[in-house]
Amino acid sequence: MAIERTLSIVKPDAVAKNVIGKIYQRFEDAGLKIVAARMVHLSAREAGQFYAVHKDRPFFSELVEFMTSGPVMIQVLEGEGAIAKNRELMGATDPKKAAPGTIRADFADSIDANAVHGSDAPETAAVEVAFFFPGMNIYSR
Ligand code: RTP
Ligand code: MG
Repeated sequence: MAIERTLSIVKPDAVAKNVIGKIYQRFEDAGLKIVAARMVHLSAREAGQFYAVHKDRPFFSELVEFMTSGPVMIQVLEGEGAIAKNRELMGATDPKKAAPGTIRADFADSIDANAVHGSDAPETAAVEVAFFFPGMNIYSR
């Protein structure tokens, strides 16, 4: 399988719970490397742009409100099949449906406050990495 990069976000609920390190440990234990990272308090404009694909969905305003409710930790993960691997580690969007042992099963409270974001395909991963790390050198290792 190819080495990929994917965009991951530890959302405001998980940052507030002080579990960034526990979540990072799961990435590393699964063989994913953190090759870029920054903590950001998103503006409504940035959150809306980032989740623009959902702008006509009924939950869009709640999503933007939640994503701007506190700082988030944003990282690029690199590794074999990183996009699917990260989605597997995250678990289903709704923590009630997330498989035991996944990040959302263990750390998420609700479908809104669901601890993490992960790119869902190679195309979105490329766009999302460029959105948060524009023109930056990211070092493979
Ligand atoms: P994410 O983009 O954050 O990684 O989450 P995802 O792929 O698992 O889910 P997605 O369909 O992309 O939805 C983005 C975020 O919107 C919220 N959502 N609420 N109330 C609802 O039915 C609903 N559906 C989605 C979730 O917080 C989800 O993470
Ligand atoms: Mg998504």
